[in-house]
Amino acid sequence: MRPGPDDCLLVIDVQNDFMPGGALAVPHGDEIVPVVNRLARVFSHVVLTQDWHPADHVSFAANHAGAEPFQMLALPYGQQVLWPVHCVQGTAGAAFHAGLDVSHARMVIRKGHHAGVDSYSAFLEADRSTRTGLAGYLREHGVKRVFLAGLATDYCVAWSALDARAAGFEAVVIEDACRAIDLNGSLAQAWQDLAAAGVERIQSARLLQPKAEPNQPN
Ligand code: VGL
Ligand code: ZN
Repeated sequence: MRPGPDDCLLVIDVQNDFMPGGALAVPHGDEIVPVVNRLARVFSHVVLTQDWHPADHVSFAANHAGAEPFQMLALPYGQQVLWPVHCVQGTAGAAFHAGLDVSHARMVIRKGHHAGVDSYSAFLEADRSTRTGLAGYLREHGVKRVFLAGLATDYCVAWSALDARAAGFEAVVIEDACRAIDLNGSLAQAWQDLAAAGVERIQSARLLQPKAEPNQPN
């Protein structure tokens, strides 16, 4: 499997607050950084996303009297998990992990910036109608297949992969370049939803293997 000009690597939310010690730490989240760096080198087209919330964001438990993190709340657009305050615009927690080495990334999509709407997906906010513009951007650049890496597998990566499919792209999640939050079975549910939507699941080795010799079967 060799990425070509129709392929894009979409790197989801490799930000300090999702790293061990961060405000919404994803277990072992830091382990993906070298994998993402290696992967990015085999893609000419890389897009990064950044979770980017205002301090008064509706997804923060602290903004709802009496609410605790990880509890559910019914909002006008549906059920919302309430999270610890994380990835507040301009803070160190919202910055990319210092080890992320993807300087050739051409585009950064910031999502979750509307105070009243969350956005796990890089394509479509949680109201399921507000678009980020990423689908149009990818189409204008001739992208047909999106490979996904980043945090967290069961939230922002999964929702982005499902929406990539819905927008007409092929989508491939690179499992070992992601880590999960896994809240109440969310990881198993995500893999089930991804498979049902026709999202492919691979390991990074499929993309990183050295070129085969011309006369060797592979
Ligand atoms: C994410 C929960 C809240 C993610 C972002 O990047 O997966 N999860 N905000
Ligand atoms: Zn968030």
